[in-house]
Amino acid sequence: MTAQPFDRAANPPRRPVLVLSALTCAALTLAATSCARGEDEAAGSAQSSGDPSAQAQVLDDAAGSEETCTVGQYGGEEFDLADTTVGFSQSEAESNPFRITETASIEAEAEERGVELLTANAQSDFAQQISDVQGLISQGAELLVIAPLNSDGWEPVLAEAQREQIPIITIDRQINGDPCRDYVTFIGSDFVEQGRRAADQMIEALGGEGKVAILLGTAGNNVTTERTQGFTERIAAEAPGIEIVFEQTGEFTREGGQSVTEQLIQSEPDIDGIYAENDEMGIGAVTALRGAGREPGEVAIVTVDGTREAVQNIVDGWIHAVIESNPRFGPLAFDAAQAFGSGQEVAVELVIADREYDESNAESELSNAY
Ligand code: GYE
Repeated sequence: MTAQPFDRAANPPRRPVLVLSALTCAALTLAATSCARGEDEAAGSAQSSGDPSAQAQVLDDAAGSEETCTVGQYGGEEFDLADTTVGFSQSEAESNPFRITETASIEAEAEERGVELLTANAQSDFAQQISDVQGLISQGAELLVIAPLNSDGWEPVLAEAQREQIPIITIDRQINGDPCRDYVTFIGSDFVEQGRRAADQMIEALGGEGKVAILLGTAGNNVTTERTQGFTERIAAEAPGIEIVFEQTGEFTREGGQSVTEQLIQSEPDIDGIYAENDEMGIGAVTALRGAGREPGEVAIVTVDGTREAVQNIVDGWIHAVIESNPRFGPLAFDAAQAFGSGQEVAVELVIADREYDESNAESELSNAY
């Protein structure tokens, strides 16, 4: 079966078509907890994924596709989430704050709702992740929340889940398959838009001219492809004076970002800008530049994620801007699961809202970073 990419042009984010967001405070039985938390929202800034105001904010700001899925269409029976064992499969090691915050958000939400949660972490090994998910199923998971490492290669798990009528919700990266057949909903950022926002920051930093390098994420997932696409298309359209002279993967790790930047400084010593497709690689790039005796701001660095350390690097002058990739998926994932279980329509793609940090707000918004 071929993948059905979500048509972002036809479904621009931030429209209130999200079945969850639109109905949460009106009609759904799950309204009580979510709406109570929504009212608390003004109470202060979100320090961590477990902060109720952060969770409520996520629900209020999300948007969804028009295409929806019900438990009847998916093939299965209604269920009560409170009595359902949920399996969560994390893809990468929890050394990256994105992963720490994502797992904490899922765990906090399960706890708040009294839902039994089984967890596994594949430590960036895709074969391990497939067997992790199979293990979660054999331990009794009746619904799966998967943060997939790769987008392809899920057939064995999809077939088994389909046979056993186990709904799958994927978060942060996409599983290539058919929505409402292979999985219920994909919850993630608009990654093309993140790339465009990063390009806008780079264009501004360089005054529209210069040589730029891209530290790519890992291959084999939609996040890397879409962050690259949004960035390169926007640069080509808006800044003909900017040349992309170097593209290499830093594998979404700090060490990778550092070693690729060390090579970059050798091959392109007069590089003007670095677009790092996540904060960990961007922080690695800062270490490499520092080691080569460069000064803060000499090379304009733009990154994606919104970790506390990256935003602190804006304050310190090393990073020009950070586009957030919001990992607080717990509220959306569990609201989607609950709505689905009670027979409601759930959007097959839910887009989480992302902040942006630069020198104008890095200091005042540091507490929102994770
Ligand atoms: O940006 C990065 C992680 O898939 C959105 O994966 C996620 C990305 C995130 O390695 O830090």
